[in-house]
Amino acid sequence: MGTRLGTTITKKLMEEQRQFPKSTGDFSGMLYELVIGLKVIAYEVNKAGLMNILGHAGSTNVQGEVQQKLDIFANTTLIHKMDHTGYLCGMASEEEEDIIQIADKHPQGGKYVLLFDPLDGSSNIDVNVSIGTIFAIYRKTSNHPKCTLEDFLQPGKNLLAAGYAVYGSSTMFVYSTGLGIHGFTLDPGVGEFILSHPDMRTPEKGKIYSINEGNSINWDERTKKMVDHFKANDESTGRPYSSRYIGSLVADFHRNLLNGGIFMYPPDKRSPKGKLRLMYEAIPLAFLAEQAGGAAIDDKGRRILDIVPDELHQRTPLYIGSKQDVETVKEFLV
Ligand code: P6P
Repeated sequence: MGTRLGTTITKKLMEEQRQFPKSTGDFSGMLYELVIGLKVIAYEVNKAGLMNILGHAGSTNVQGEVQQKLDIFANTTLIHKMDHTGYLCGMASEEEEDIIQIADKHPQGGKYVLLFDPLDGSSNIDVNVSIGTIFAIYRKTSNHPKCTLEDFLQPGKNLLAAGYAVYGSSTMFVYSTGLGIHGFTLDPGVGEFILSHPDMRTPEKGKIYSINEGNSINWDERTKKMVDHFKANDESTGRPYSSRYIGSLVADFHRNLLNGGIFMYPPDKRSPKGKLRLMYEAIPLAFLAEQAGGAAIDDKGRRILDIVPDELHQRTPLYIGSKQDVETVKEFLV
């Protein structure tokens, strides 16, 4: 008798879909198409060392950042995978200046918009450090036949779903449609993501702080005091915390989600609005953090999911992780 495969993503999506009796199945179908795209990226990432696909592509993206070959591959893979599904009216990518209209190919257009960072942490590709793909999905809100920027610039509290793939020692897919957050591990032998972390909860308080201490010369006093707080010796509050920083957002976020802790990317003299992107990094991860019982705020103490975006590629300071640790950080900010 064959071994039991466990719960696949399809099964989990169907279980969730059954909670919405009027569901057409489009949403589940769209998520499943996206998962196939992530499997293709995982395959390339995991064999990159064996192929001439490592290293710089010799180009820069709209952010002026040097593009790695895998960046371009991941971006192209997701665009080509998702632009013919009929589910989407448009997409936005960290690697693309403007929104990608899809209505032209499908006159009826789709009901949803997809935003993604196709390969976050790509500067770590050549040194075999975990990297990831982050995505966010909203319902189209405009009445135009084509989608507009207005459909994308929605606050995170409007999200229908968000998630990430982390390409590490194993490939994991973590997502939420607002019904809790679930983690799946890729079984490379079968090519299926299998439910390995159902109903994830992040510890109320952690023992890890994550920040790039190399930027400390540029920090403001608030940041210096908050970091010193986590480094101080006080057994009654579990301090000092351990410092863990990979420099790959998805990997740092995933570790802290599981083990607890606080990830901080503050504003500083060099990056007055922080470095991370609101739409396709901070908002999807904030959605996931809250679904796991955590929290996420900016340097004004605002809930990330309440921020109304102004621009597609706008940056935001980000403090995200265990709820108590975010509350502690907030005391230094406001
Ligand atoms: P720094 C990777 O380039 C990235 O966008 C995130 O994945 C990561 O958290 C951050 O930048 C690291 O930035 O300034 O610490 O190298």
